[in-house]
Amino acid sequence: MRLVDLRSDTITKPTPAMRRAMAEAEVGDDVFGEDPTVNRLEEMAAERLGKEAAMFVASGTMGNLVSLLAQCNRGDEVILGDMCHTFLYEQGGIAALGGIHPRPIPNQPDGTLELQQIEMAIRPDNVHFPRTRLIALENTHNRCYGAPLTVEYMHAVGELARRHGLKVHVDGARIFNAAIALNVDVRDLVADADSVTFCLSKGLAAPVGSIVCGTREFIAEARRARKVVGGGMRQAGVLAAAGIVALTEMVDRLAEDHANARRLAEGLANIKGISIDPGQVKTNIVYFEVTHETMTPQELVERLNAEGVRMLAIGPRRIRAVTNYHVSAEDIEYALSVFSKVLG
Ligand code: TLP
Repeated sequence: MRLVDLRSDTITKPTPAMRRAMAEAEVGDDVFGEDPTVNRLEEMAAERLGKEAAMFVASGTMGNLVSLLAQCNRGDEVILGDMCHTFLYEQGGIAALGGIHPRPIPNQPDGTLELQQIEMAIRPDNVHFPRTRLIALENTHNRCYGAPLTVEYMHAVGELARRHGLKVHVDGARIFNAAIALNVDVRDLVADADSVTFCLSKGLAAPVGSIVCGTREFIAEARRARKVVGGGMRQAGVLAAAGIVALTEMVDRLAEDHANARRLAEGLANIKGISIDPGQVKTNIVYFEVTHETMTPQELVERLNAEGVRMLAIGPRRIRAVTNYHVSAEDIEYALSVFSKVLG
């Protein structure tokens, strides 16, 4: 049976070139700073994002956590979106492990935070309040239809932050999807960020790992934070080698994932029992509502799964599909035919 796995881009497996690079990787003890492959990946990543320095971490969650640990003191407040990954899906780690107070404000459907609402959330100097330290943005925005946040918006938040003496962190788990979708240099997207996390193991198909970027001073602090959360890896070059292939060979092809996501959305718009606005799909993430009279998203997902099409039911009405390296245009046609069969 054909298998079309659209649950996430995290399901991607390493490419043959990655496996070769991993097998042949030169390694050393990275806690001593002696793994040449990790060092090369970090240099490449920093250069690619236009930052002074970078650090390899185990996951996107770890990247966000150590970035905030490095930039905030206990009791400091971070302004973030109520739909962002750090607030919803990271176990409240910034609070649990860092004593950092989250101040969620509403994410707009396009993934942005309204500038005025950010400004209103900044605390005045008063003995009753925590100190606002940082604004966190997510680009692309996972829960907001994979929306890419524009260069202009990122600059506007950067300008606002500087005016108030605040730092900016960008959860750029899928920042290259944003750059490709907007047809801009990724450097311009993160120029205003004091720290950025991006993932090698989502659309870029590396088996493990994310990168944190920023100034040399920030990375030195983030390295301390990574060590205390147990993220000091030793011969990590075997993993970093795949990351190097991810950065050099896998970025430009993300455009295919975006085209497939659009194809899927347009096809779904013609299927009874589904509600979707295909215009909302700008990258590789597709959300749609199940409006069928009797079938719940959970039941629909189970029926699709029985035919080899995998997606995730999110909440009482929605399903998420994420296109990725292992999903072709023909797979999308197949998935749509299964939808017609199951709902028709
Ligand atoms: N997202 C995963 C799930 O955790 C929901 C997915 O399937 O989309 N930031 C963003 C925007 C993310 O989407 C994710 C993972 C992370 C951070 C965390 O990355 P990992 O899974 O590497 O810790």
